Amino acid sequence: MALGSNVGDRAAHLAHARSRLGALPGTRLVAASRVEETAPIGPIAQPPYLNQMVVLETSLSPAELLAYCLAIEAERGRERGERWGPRTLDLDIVRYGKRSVREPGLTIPHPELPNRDFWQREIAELEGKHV
Ligand code: A4P
Ligand code: MG
Repeated sequence: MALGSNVGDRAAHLAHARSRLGALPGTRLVAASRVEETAPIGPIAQPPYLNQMVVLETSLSPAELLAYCLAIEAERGRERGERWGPRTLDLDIVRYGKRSVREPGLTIPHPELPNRDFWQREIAELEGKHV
């Protein structure tokens, strides 16, 4: 899962996400990459992000996990405005094991994975840590 924040206390939003994700039913936080500051991607001028990748082990389905993610984002006051706009907390399911998911509202692997060098860097760091 990718964590991102560029509004408010960014480090606190990421910390909240890590602790809530690790406490979901049937779920364990296995590893976390370093937190890195990244220049904003996309068409909208906005502040820099803190980004981090985490590995979860979970018995939740992808759709269940996504529903929890939306709830955790809401706890941090996330307001949905423009696509790719600024946000207190963004939780993206980047990969889910080897599975591919293509449902309305859920695409896994995340379609932006090939375009985000920081995600690829963070995944490489995690693969070095625990696989
Ligand atoms: N959705 C579909 N697939 C997924 C998935 N694999 N994981 C749906 C999570 N959600 C998924 O998301 C819209 C809907 O996408 C969700 O309700 C879910 O049903 P959203 O978070 O409301 O919209 P968004 O985030 O603006 O769009 P999107 O396409 O998710 O954008 P991203 O990829 O999240 O990009 N720059 C830097 N440096 N770092 C960032 O982290 N992030 C973004 C947002 C833009 N620029 C950034 C960063
Ligand atoms: Mg998103």
